[in-house]
Amino acid sequence: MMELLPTAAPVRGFLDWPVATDPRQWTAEVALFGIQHSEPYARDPWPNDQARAPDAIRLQSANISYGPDQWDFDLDAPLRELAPRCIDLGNLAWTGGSYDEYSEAITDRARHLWRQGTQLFVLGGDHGVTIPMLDALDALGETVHIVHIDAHLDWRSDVGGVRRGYSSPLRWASTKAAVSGMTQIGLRATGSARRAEVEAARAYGSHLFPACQVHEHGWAPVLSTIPRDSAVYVTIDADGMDPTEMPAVMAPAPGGLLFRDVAPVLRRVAREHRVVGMDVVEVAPSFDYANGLTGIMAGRLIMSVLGASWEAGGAMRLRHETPRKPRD
Ligand SMILES: [Mn+2]
Repeated sequence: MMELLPTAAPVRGFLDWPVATDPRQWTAEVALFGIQHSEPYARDPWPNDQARAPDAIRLQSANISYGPDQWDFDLDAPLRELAPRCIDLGNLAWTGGSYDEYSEAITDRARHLWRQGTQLFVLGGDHGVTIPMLDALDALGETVHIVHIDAHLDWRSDVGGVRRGYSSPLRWASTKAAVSGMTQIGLRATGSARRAEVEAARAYGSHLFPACQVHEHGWAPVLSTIPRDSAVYVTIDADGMDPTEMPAVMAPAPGGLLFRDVAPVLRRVAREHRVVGMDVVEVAPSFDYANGLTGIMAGRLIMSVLGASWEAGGAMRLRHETPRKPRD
């Protein structure tokens, strides 16, 4: 095995899971880590506010769940009865060197974990942190459908020459052989996308669901776009949710998706598909006022997928089933 770099200790284990920063200890069925940085745009501050989110969310652990043995009504069981051993792998911070090296070190770790059948949860960072995860999907040996919740399309091929920034993760996904398709949900207001990006996404075959369309027609058309038997990677930009529920974002847009709708849908996706990984990105802790609602929501979204996927056999299906051949 190639030499994997250790991670930085988090302020607290997510939900007080055991912390393991040494790659030799990374043997759990479920692992979570924080990715603090993506490739920065020249105009943006680095490190940005979202880089603080992994630890800010972990600090809400006691408000996300009182503990793995407490009855969790969202899961209809205590988490410990559903999920196997979970560990927190700490933070992957960019502390120097080239961005290429940092990004490759993230991808190497994710590939290593996916090869051993670990289900991965990621706390961002801005949405550019999804890109090194997408680069690691080839380790799974099967294609993956991307389920993307976001107010924005994120299909820029570059912004000012920067290709791995937060405006580009879904465009990046469209270039990966390991990605079989994508469903983008919650689109509204304006972002970095222009006509060219919308047309490129449509030409690729991305299933685009503006938030108003979901509110009007419900979730059945959305769910019908996820191929049966396909593995799934979920990426949630916090601004895809309604800003009354996840207010701490850089680009709040009214009319977003609500937890009461999204959580049951995610649980259904996690029961019916192998969710190999999930990230929650773009939480901006400086705007997470008094009760830390945005961080709590981030944690609850993760727990919804974690609980439901393991209730259904979860990532163990990933490990014990023969990987399917990629589609032609
Ligand atoms: Mn985004």
